[in-house]
Amino acid sequence: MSECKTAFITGINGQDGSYLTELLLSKGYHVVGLVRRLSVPESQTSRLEEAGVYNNPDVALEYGDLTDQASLVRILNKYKPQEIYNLAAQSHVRVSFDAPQFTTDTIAMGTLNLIEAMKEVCPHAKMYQAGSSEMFGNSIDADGFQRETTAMIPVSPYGCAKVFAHNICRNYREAYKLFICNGILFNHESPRRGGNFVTNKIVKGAIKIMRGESKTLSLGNLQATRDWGHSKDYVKAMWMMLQQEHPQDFVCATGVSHTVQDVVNFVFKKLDLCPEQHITIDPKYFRPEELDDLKGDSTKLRQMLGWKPEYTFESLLEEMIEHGLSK
Ligand code: NAP
Ligand code: G4F
Repeated sequence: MSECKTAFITGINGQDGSYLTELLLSKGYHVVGLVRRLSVPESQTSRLEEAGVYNNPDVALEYGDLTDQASLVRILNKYKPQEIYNLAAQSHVRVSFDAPQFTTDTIAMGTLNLIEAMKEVCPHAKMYQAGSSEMFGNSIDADGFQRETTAMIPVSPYGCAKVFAHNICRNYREAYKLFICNGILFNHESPRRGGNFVTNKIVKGAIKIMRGESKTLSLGNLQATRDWGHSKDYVKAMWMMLQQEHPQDFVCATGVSHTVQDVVNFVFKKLDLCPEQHITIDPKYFRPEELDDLKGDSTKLRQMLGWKPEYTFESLLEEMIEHGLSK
């Protein structure tokens, strides 16, 4: 009988952390998660509660922080995990312009803290690093796609910090033979997406208008395009990357892109609302430097690991709307 594996997830109470926990539990893993101390303790576990995994006996939560290496060493020593998923981050691009140092400390130095701890405590573990399409910036291949070989020219403090994390993981993989896979994931959403990311902001805002609780929804750039998938599909890719024999980097994306305006139109139409009557543009949601077009080519992931998304842009938004209406 094979022994039960232990996985350590930083950012366990984030959108992806909660779906990944569900996936790993369904595969028989014991899951250890890093949580930060928050003054409202209910918020520390809100998504795990929503996922119904908070009181699961196979889930253990440990206080700590990516910027506190002692906490990482303590946890790795205590559990000696076979797999590590580094999902923790200040993950909001617009906010990274307001809090660049905290964003960089967590993403760049935090990742270095974690892989140094891994090197010393459990060098044979396998690790997933949560990289982002923001690392490419506006650098796009001639065919309009971004892929593993596309140059990385980030246009936000968040993107710059993720590039450091990506490179230091690659460097430690080569230098110390650590098993680390960099995922380069394009936008992925779900009913558990933070309400200040554009998809869930639009869904929640439109439902409020439909219910007569507000009249307008203020947004920023409606022309930017993104390649939006579902978090549930993307956490499967994370797990698949760690089941290979040799570590590599992979883009994960649907390959289909839409504008923010398309999201508005789809959601408002579903709720029988007219966008022109309710959408206002507020410059405070514009970014000092914007990423205009994102569309990923995940051929490598699909061909080598057999990954393919189950959700489409439409079924993703339908699920988010349905969930919003049930609240
Ligand atoms: P999320 O919902 O914002 O979750 C991030 C998690 O990180 C939260 O649980 C947060 O804890 C935790 N965290 C933040 N700073 C921390 C620190 N210093 N120490 C420990 N934990 C910390 O993000 P997500 O959408 O699940 O994304 C997961 C990862 O994938 C992130 O690294 C993100 O940058 C990356 N990514 C996401 C996307 C996407 O479209 N979702 C695409 C590409 C890459 P609190 O709850 O305490 O704040
Ligand atoms: O939903 P967003 O804030 O996501 P963004 O900036 O693309 O970042 C997300 O995806 C990245 C992967 O590409 C992740 F790495 C990152 O952690 C995060 O999960 O914004 C999407 C687009 C942008 O072009 C933004 O300018 O929507 C535009 N937008 C227009 N109005 C808005 C708004 N974005 C937000 N958050 N709020 C608005 O009112």
